[in-house]
Amino acid sequence: MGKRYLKILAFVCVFLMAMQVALAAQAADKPNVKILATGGTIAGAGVTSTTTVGYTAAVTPVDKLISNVPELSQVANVSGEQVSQVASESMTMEIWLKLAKRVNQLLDQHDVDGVVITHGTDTLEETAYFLNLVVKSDKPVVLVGSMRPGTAMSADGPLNLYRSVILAGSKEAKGKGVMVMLNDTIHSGRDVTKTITDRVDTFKAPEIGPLGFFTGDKPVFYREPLRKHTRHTEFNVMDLTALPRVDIVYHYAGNAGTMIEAAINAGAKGIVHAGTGNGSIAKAEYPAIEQALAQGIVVVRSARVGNGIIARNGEANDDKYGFVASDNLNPQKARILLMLALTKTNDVKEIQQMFWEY
Ligand code: DAS
Repeated sequence: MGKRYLKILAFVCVFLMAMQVALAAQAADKPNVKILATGGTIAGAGVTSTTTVGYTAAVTPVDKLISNVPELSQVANVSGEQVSQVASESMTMEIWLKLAKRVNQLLDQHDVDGVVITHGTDTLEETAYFLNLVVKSDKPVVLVGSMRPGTAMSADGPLNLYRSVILAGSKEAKGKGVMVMLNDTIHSGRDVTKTITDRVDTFKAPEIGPLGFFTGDKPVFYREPLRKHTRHTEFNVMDLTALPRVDIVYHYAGNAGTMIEAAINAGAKGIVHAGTGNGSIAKAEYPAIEQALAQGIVVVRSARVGNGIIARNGEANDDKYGFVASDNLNPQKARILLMLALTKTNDVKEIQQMFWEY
């Protein structure tokens, strides 16, 4: 009995060791992707399967997001961390800095091939552009959200997450800057914006277009970003505990300088003016703007229109007043670049050059 028992034991040990070697080999041939969760609808839940508005965002923890998509383990070795749990209309600069530092730490590790960030869609474009300017690696970073909560019929989150993990682990995605992946479409963090309040095809890069698309499980790229990003920028937030305050002031018929004065009183170091048309400023706004300029506040001219280039010295005398033209960045993106620019300089000529480069 003893010999027979030992033979069985030896066979079981050899079998388990062989299984271990096979599993290790299997894991070795898959990329290691870290999922950092921040909240949003992708982590949301509704009362019924048809609830696609009036649900609660930011309730599902990252481990549940991962276990809800068992197919992830077929395409990558994934693990998750909960960086925050907020609906992204409540995203903060503190969470941005925490996220940027954690992403850079992870991408410095040789055993991390890419990072996916789950995020609400409301400010996803802002976090994506911020990270596009401060992540210091060529490894893929992909932001993903959803327009329907995970409890809804035809929820878009699981497939968005699955494809984002494939993208973050893919060689093709290296060096493309921070990307956004929803609805089978791959966007640049610089150019993408939310364009529809409530539909899965909401993310677009108007006039410029996506970087590429998914066909089945395969990412296909058709262009690369030309503006400087990630490793090639001059911005570094690793030692920062706060970002300079920059406010956006929206212009409209009848508006004077009330909100500009409010930004000045709030201690803004920069103001982005979301002007009408080609970044126009009303005569009635100039007294407040000149007060801001006199206090050393940098004023960037963007446009509420959202698309097109703000022509320098077009609708305002930028040379005379020292305004910065935002190129084609919409107000919320211009704010991010101005915040980071102000960590380096408040020289408007240098800042204008940054708007031409990033
Ligand atoms: N509450 C919004 C947010 O968290 C909805 C969403 O994620 O789509 O951005």
